[in-house]
Amino acid sequence: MIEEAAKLLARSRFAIAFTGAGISAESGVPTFRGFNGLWKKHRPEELATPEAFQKDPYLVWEFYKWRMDLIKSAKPNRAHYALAELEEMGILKAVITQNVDDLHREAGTRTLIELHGNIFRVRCTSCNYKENLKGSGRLEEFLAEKDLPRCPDCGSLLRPDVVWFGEPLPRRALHEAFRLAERADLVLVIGTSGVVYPAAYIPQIVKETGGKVIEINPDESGITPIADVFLRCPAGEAMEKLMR
Ligand code: BJW
Ligand code: ZN
Repeated sequence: MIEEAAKLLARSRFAIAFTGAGISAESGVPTFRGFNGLWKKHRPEELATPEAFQKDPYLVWEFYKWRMDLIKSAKPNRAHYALAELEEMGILKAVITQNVDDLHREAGTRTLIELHGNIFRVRCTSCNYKENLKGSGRLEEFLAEKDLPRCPDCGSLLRPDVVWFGEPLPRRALHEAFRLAERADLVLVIGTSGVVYPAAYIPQIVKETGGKVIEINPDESGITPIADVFLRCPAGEAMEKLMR
């Protein structure tokens, strides 16, 4: 199986990666559908909605600050580094991620498309104000603040700059991701349940336009039925073997 995947990768002229929460699991970041009950008995799918934020912004902010705090000390793992290395080698053209954790960037991936935003960015619910809390060095101060975060320009509530259920994905990122998927002759699908749309169309587009699909996941997913090669193991292990 690994040999088959390595062969496809070596032959590829335009490979892309499509990643989900599972690639960061070995960095200690909980996956979505894997952390039921891990945070105050709320399911993440209930909290990652505009309705939840409208109803109880304290609760939703508490959830996001808890995750920001957890993710800020997480480090990229072998799988993130392997993808950056494949890009460096000229094999991989882009990483399209559903993750908000910044770990691909930290591992050195340059062409990175973040479909669901970034947990370290906040934006105003009324005006165009945006801030990258890592970049501005205000993350610790932000996490320590007990009141709801307010926009310095207009005083409205700030929210995490991530995409919640029912919200449109960033237009340019989605457009670019679809364009890459049409061009790609191979997609490495790593650590996603493949059930959240429109992101889950990406491997389907690669397949429909004649490309190959390699999936890495310890469990079957929504993508497995279209995978040409299914490596049923954790991302770190699979990527390490693939890089040999
Ligand atoms: C490992 C591992 C290891 C574990 N190694 N692997 C078409 C059909 C049906 C529904 C829809 C549709 N189109 C739209 C919808 C509705 C909805 C949707 O998809 N719903 C379905 C769930 C039913 N989609 C939306 O609402 C999207 N918006 C939209 O469509 O807007 C339309 C619109 C247009 C114009 C105007 C207005 C509206 C938005 C979706 C936003 C998703 N947001 C979240 C939260 C982000 C912020 C945050 O982080 O809090 O994104 S939800 C969550 O799911 C997060 C993830 O990015 C996303 C995907 O999850 P992922 O990454 O796959 O994680 P898991 O946990 O599901 O899976 C982990 C996998 O890893 C598992 O398979 C494990 O086995 C594996 N694993 N250890 C490798 N070591
Ligand atoms: Zn504002």
